[in-house]
Amino acid sequence: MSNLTEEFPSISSNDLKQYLREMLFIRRFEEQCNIAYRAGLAGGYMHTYIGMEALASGWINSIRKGYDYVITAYRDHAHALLLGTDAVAVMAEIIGRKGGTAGGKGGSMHIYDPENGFYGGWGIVGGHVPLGAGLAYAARYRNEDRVVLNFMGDGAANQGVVYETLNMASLYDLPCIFIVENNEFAMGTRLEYHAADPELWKRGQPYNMKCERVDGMDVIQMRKDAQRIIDWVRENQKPYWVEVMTYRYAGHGAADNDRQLYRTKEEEEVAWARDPIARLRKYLIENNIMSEEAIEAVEAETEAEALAVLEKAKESPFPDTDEVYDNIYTDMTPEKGH
Ligand SMILES: Cc1ncc(C[n+]2csc(CCOP(=O)(O)OP(=O)(O)O)c2C)c(N)n1
Ligand SMILES: [Mg+2]
Repeated sequence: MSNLTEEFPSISSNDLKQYLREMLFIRRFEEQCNIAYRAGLAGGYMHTYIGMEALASGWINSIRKGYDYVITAYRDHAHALLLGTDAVAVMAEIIGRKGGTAGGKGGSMHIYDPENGFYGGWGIVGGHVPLGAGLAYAARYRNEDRVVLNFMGDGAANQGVVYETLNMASLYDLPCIFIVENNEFAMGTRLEYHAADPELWKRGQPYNMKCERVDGMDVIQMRKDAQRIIDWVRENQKPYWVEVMTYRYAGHGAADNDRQLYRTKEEEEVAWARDPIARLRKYLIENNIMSEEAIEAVEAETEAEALAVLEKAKESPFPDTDEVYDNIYTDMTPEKGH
């Protein structure tokens, strides 16, 4: 792959440098989230994206940011950061502050930023998948050429509502890409124990949908596959089902201390050999795109940035108690314009 620019002209060396910076920032950001959580600063649940950075990076760097729509489950910090949501607002949301994307009342699982094309951040496993199809329906209805990245986990791929959605998405020719982030686990349950057929890539087939499995641990390959699929969906106005292979290095959530109850240390070590950040780092050095020193500088910068983000987020106050019911109920009376 040394002639990447010739082979795939839309990825420049500068793009690769940007992907490294973004992936490093996401990892350091997630580490700060864990620190904040363990210091008692964040309530509720929190799930990090450590190990999965190349997946969202490859997809989100292949869309028209701010125009195309993105929706995902509760493991949602990286998607927002990649779309350009202010990192301090994401962190402030995680630690329940007023400056957060949902005013501090949603928390980690409910990052939301429609101005940047991000429609959340949802906690019910599989529950947002029909909402993503709804976004695609809206785009098609308005004759816009937006595509939707509808991310879900491997566990979510067992939910019944996903299959009702696939049927309708195919029937209505919706420009919706169903992306299964197969990180091998649904909480502490390994894929083979929760999926009757672990070949998840096939699951769009009964709905006359194009389906495939791709590698989510190599950001360059992910970026190429994502671009090809997104272009196809935009052009053909039809849905697509993609299983993306990745791995969750962290426990399921910050409350899961991952004490080897469902996987071994050896397995984790083998998985770390596939670390998408180390892989890109090696590629950049071997292809003389960045020196070791230049990469170390980016590592130090992103670490300092992530620390500063948490400190800045802490300056934001807690929401006022009299706001507790704001943005929860909508007044549906006709005179209010509904
Ligand atoms: C409908 C529903 N059932 C159960 C849960 C509890 N739960 C939260 S996360 C999770 C596992 C989901 O795994 P997966 O879809 O693979 O996503 P990942 O956490 O690996 O990103 C479960 C069962 C839930 N939130 N919603
Ligand atoms: Mg999973």
